[in-house]
Amino acid sequence: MKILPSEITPRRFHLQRRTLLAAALPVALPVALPGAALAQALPASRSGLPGALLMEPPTRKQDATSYNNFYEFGTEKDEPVRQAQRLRTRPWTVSVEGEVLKPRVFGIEDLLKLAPMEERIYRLRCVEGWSMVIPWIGYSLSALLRQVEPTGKAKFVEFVTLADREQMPGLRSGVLDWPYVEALRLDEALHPLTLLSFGMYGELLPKQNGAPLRLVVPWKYGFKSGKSLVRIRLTDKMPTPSWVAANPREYGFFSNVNPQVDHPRWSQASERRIGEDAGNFGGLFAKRRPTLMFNGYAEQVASMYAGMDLRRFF
Ligand SMILES: Nc1nc2c(c(=O)[nH]1)N[C@H]1C(S)=C(S)[C@@H](COP(=O)(O)O)O[C@H]1N2
Ligand SMILES: [Mo]
Repeated sequence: MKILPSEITPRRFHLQRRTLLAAALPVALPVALPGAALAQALPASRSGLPGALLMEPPTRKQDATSYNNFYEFGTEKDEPVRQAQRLRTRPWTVSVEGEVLKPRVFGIEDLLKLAPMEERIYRLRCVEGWSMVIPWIGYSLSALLRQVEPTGKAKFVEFVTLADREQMPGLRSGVLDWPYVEALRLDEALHPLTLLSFGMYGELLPKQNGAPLRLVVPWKYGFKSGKSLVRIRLTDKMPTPSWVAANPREYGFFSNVNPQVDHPRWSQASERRIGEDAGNFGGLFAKRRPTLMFNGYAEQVASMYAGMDLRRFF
């Protein structure tokens, strides 16, 4: 008998919501967890931030951790899960520098304690036309930026991710200039929805998803959310992100999710939700869902772009 995804999804959603609700209860000692899982558990409370808890069924963890873009470990979707396991995530430091009064190198253990961890359920929309819903764990990037005190000259924030030839076989390929660099305007970086993430699905980040810490900017295409960060630099001039350097005609600095502005090679009007098309004759008849302006976060972020021509500043 064939079961349509539309028939099974509500039940799975219901079960996952129960798990999430359980996670929201005051943290009790999880007696039944085996040792390794106990050490991995990342205690977090559910976010109270408007827009931070999406009421859509989360993507299966199995899908979110095996279908990845992390070009440092290969350009095929199934390469990061296989190749990234060799990544050493301890010790790890992140240098926060540039136009700041108090530049500082933070150790990963300090970063884990810097602010209270929250669970946030965000839509992630890849520029390639697929999306997922991921329960991240972390805190607003603004909590970290406040610590270093940006100067009056700081206008942009550049995010530099690890580039180590020994650990990352993908660096041998010339698809991008390494290290992978992304950037935001300072107001975007300080927006409360901009998340510095250390975990997902209640645990520390898997390596293929950007361990030990990554950025998550939910209203922008996924490539703005750099994985495995090592340097955060505040600047007075607009930095050049790796994708803009690689192809300025196709990728712009802002890269806000916008169904009305197509990629030069394909439409951005709709998307395929990963996991929804299983059983539908290999996805042939899988329904696509409309892509939402600012990925559904317009209420929270549109004011930052008031008066801007979003076709020009794509
Ligand atoms: N360092 C680095 N960060 C990266 C990428 C990458 O190749 N290298 N890919 C980006 C892209 S294109 C997407 S869609 C998201 C995917 O995140 P996920 O694998 O956790 O879903 O990571 C982004 N961050
Ligand atoms: Mo992407």
